[in-house]
Amino acid sequence: MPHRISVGLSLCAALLAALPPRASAAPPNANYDETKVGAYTLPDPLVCADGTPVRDAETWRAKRRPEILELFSALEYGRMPPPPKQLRFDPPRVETGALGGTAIRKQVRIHFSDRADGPSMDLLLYIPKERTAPAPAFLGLNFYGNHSIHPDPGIDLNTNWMRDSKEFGVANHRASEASRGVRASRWPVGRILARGYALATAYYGDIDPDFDDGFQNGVHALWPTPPGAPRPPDAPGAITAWAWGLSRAMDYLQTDPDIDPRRVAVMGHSRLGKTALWAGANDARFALVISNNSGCGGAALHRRDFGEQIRHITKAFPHWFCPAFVHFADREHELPFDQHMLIALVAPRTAYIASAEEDRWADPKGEFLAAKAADPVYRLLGTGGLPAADMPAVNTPVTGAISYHVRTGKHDVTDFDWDRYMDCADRLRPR
Ligand code: GTR
Repeated sequence: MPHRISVGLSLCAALLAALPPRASAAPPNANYDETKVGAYTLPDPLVCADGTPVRDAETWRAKRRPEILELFSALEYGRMPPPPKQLRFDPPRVETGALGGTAIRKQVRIHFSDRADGPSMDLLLYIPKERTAPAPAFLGLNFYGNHSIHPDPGIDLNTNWMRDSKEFGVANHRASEASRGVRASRWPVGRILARGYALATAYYGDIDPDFDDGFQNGVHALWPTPPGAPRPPDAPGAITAWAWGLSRAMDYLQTDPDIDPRRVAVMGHSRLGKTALWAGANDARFALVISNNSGCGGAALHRRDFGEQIRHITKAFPHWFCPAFVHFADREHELPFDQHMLIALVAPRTAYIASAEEDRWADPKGEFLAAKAADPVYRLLGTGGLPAADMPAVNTPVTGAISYHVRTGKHDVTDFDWDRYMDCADRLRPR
């Protein structure tokens, strides 16, 4: 069935109608036994929905790539809304002697509508002071506010809804002075600046607070469902909202004379790694797309029954995806795509997939195999893909147009990860 269905709005309805009713409500425990993963066949990224093989770059670009983007939009993440007509940036607030005089700090409010009380996002930038040209940049969303990434007292304290955390000084869903720098280990600002990169980051909750509120808050308010109408199966979930926000940050970066917009890497961890991949699939302005421990709904193959599965993720986080996606819980084999095709949507731009050895919930091997299965698309496009036949040993990066590493340790972002991402970005040349 999956290969020969027509793509378009009818696809979603036809595919969903063909699925038998769900059998059980309670998600069984996750499988961690490699011998019980089971056999599976991945959909071929280089065969069109009508069965036509993709033999040249033009067929990929004009026919197969749009088909695949449509499948992910219709069935997993929801449709990416266009940029807002009223997008505007407040004048950046600039400190030219930040971090002991090593950096320029900018804070820019990005408004998503023409209403002063409408949704907006605060972008924080650190730009290396010593440089002779606009800086290449890493762009990533953060989980606990811009003030959490560095103890710099000049960073505005975020005042939006935030998940409570005693450890991070967040109570009654608001950050406090005690929240400053609590996530600094994941954002090695000094290291990034020292290698000549700028860092741009924003709090993901500015775009869409991460709880299931019926899609009223954040930027979802800009994309309302008509009153009384059910939410369409392809309505954008939170991952689409966050990815949309990353593209709006990129809209700003293109206007900043201190940034080289041809060398912007989008990077994200975990749910924000899923988001970085989806942002990179939709927005070709990102030259490098980095998935750090993104797991289920990110780089990991759905068809490998190891760690988190669709039944788990759609139960715990129904708001991350479009309404159609839940229908594939325990029916991974009926998806007309798998996550290797998400990575393929980044081609021929550079993709970096990173796993952590102890992060079994995210299925490191499934992340590697997805990267590997995207390789034929890169090869067709002439960039070379992932130069590894087998999963590499820990802490041994494989470097190519698709790069991959699995490091020792747990679900996290470490200096090892960042150093590898910067090694990869060093190889990017302006197009
Ligand atoms: C987990 C979820 C993962 C991952 C993670 C995170 O609970 O099951 O898919 O996204 O959250 O984002 O921290």
